[in-house]
Amino acid sequence: MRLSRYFLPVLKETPAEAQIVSHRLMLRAGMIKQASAGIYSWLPLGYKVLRNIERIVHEEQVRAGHIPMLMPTLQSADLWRESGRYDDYGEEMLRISDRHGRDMLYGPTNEELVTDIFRAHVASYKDLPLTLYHIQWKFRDEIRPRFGVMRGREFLMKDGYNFDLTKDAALHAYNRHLVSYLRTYERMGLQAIPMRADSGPIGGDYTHEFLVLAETGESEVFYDSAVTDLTFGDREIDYDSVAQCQSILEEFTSRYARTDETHDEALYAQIPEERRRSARGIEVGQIFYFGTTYSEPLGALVDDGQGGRVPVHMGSHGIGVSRLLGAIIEASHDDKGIIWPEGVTPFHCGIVNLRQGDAGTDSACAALEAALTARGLEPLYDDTEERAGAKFATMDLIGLPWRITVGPRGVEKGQVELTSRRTGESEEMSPEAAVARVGEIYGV
Ligand code: P5A
Repeated sequence: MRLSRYFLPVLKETPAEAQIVSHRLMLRAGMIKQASAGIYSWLPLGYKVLRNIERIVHEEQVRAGHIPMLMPTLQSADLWRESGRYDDYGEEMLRISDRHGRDMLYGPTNEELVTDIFRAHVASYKDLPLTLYHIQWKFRDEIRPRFGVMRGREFLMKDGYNFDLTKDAALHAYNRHLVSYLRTYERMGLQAIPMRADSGPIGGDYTHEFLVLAETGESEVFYDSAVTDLTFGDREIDYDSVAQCQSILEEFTSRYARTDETHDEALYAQIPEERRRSARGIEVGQIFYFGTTYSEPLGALVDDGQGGRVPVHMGSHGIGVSRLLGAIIEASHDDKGIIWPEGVTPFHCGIVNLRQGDAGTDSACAALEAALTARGLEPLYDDTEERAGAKFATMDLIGLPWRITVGPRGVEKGQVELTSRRTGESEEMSPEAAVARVGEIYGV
């Protein structure tokens, strides 16, 4: 992509309304624009990162054996009356009536809708286990939308729902989700710690939230610092293995880690003092087991193979897809701007032409762009007439992990400069070597 043809409305000034760094940087880097309180348009650069996060979420869900689908944003109030949640959900639910006076709502979550699909089409234990998921916009009329995409009113969520014959089978689905989430967040360059939490309006009594530690996080958390030493890494997982998923859950949840809602001072006091931590965190996901809370009132029953018909055991599992952009930036930035982890970066690398209009640098940049593209990479080539300092500032602000700088002196020597956004270190090399190096970094 050539910057001269792209739409990247970067802001020079720091927007006054943004209180935290991720919100400021998303506005300054031209990623989002507020449409109304807690509702954002996703400008091209922000949209690209959002799509990358979605892709990782999809890949990891499919790897875990979960099945993608798509449910609508608008739902009928009648289904929510059946579960009893229509009145309970309160003012966070946006209620709408259509031209016929039918009560509708903009879905804040989909337990009812997915259970309705299940009860219409599944009648036998032979069709279980089943986990359906989608990535879809949600609306919650938050009393205090703030921090940009972090606490929006309209936000993108991955929500998955498991259906199982027994509690044990549903707990395996819970564990499977926990494992797949650990992998998912790590691919985005994040450490998200599972912590015992409160289930709120979703229900059930077994739930973990995934928290990214950050000073600007909205949740207060208490944990044993040993949990921060755990990494998932490149493990081979058999998602059908009950024992393997269970042992990973134990590894990641046996140490004390809780949000303030479930914090227990007596248990906390048992952690060796030097390992006790209280901090703030950003909730980037939550998993729930709630048994038959929805299947019973909605009549989602299956033949159990022994002559009976029983309500299925369910859980639901959410990832805050749009919130993750904010969380990643909170965890990865410096005073010049964003530093994208390679897994989610909107462009693989930037190309900066130090003397636009010079035949030598122009053709060297065009050749680099073509070679990177041929290798399956997507560069952003700053071919504008801006001066070098401004070009570097924009590249630093938008956070591409790698930058290739092309100047007249280098071109004469057959050299370009490859710079890491994270370390600031630069290395001179031939254009071919730079393309090969960037290709290796991204595994292409
Ligand atoms: C699980 C999936 C649920 O709604 N039902 C379906 C369950 N869980 S949850 O914890 O309430 O939400 C899942 C994740 O969505 C993100 N999230 C938000 N992101 C941005 N703005 C909001 N207002 C918002 N509310 C929730 C969080 O990451 C949460 O973990």
